[in-house]
Amino acid sequence: MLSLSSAAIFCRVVDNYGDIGICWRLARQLQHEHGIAVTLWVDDLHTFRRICPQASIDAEMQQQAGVTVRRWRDWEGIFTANDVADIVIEFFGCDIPPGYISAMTQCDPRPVWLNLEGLTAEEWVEGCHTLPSPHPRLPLTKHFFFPGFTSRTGGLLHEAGLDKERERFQSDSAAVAAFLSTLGVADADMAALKVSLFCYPHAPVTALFDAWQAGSESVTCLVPEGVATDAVHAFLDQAPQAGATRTCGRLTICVIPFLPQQDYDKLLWACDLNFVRGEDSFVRAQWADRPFIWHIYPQDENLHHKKLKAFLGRYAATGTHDLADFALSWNGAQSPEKVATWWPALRSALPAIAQRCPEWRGAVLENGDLASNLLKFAASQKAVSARKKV
Ligand code: TRH
Repeated sequence: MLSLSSAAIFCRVVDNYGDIGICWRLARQLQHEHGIAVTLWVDDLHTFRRICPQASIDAEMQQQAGVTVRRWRDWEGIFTANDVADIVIEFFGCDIPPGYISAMTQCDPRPVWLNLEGLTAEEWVEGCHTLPSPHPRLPLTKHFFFPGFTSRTGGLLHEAGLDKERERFQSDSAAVAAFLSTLGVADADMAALKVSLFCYPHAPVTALFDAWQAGSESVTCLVPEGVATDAVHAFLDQAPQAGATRTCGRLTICVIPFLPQQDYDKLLWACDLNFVRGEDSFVRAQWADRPFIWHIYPQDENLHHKKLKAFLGRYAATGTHDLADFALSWNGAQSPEKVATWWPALRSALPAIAQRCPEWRGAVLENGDLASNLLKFAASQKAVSARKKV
């Protein structure tokens, strides 16, 4: 019997919001679109509440958007076969509790056990996607599942109704203006170039602010509270709390609240250019149909520059050199101050880059979406183990 009706996702928040951001998105999609009963185990409910404000930080177990969210306290838990889901997903190789693993061995049939890995555009992932990793002692096999941009990877998270929802919003200028005004954008600033800014603290933000301030066009930059705090503080000349705003030269900065995850999508849809980072906001920017600049998560020995170049090699292949130059400086792979030099060229290229967005989105989505691909793979594994038993 090929029953795959439940899934457990184990999420350890290493830092920031991407770990829980990705797991929460996957959990909701498996539940809403595929009817899977999902339990999301997370070790940091404070971080979860930043992206899902209705969540409790005290509850051991709670229901959110149809998903059972459980506090993952430690590695000590005792589990039985009844506690084990049909699909067990560990995010980024977080080790799941030994008690849960031993309960998995008591299940008949065994659950499908996946390690959902991080996103990279590098070619090597194609050789590693879905590779098996047999447990050294127990009769269990875990498989690697890699998100990615090609048909030989697991694809990217993308909800079925997302494009329609975005198109509806973007074609309704009153809705866009209403949304932006709830974030503190004044009527007079609606016509400016609207930019959202989400980056790591080391981004050369001050150099960019200087270029915008001295530029020939009005720019309204929306910065979530807690992002680029030093540069924003210096520009505002006051603590960068949500609601703070200041105009200097051609630049207006509005500090906005850190938004619930669904509203963050709307922010990306409402802006003309988005600065994103990490993994999840980076993927969401690709679905927004707007140009974006990626601040990649920094790694030792500048490994991230290799990953950035691999992505730019795919994305900027059709001649968006200005975007590549700017992105390399933004990420310190070229002199960071050069962002000011590259900005005019990037600004001129934005309409052409924007025109290419649907083509890129379509090409990536030809590979299907990650949640559906993951379920297809899980079903194939279930079928393999059923055949082995016959
Ligand atoms: O926050 P990030 O930098 O997260 C991560 C982690 O650092 C992680 O350890 C690392 O492995 C990974 O990056 C690559 O960036 P990311 O991935 O974009 O996650 C941010 C999440 O926060 C995403 O789900 C969008 C959400 N978000 C909101 O919900 N509201 C907001 O206002 C903003 C700015 C983001």
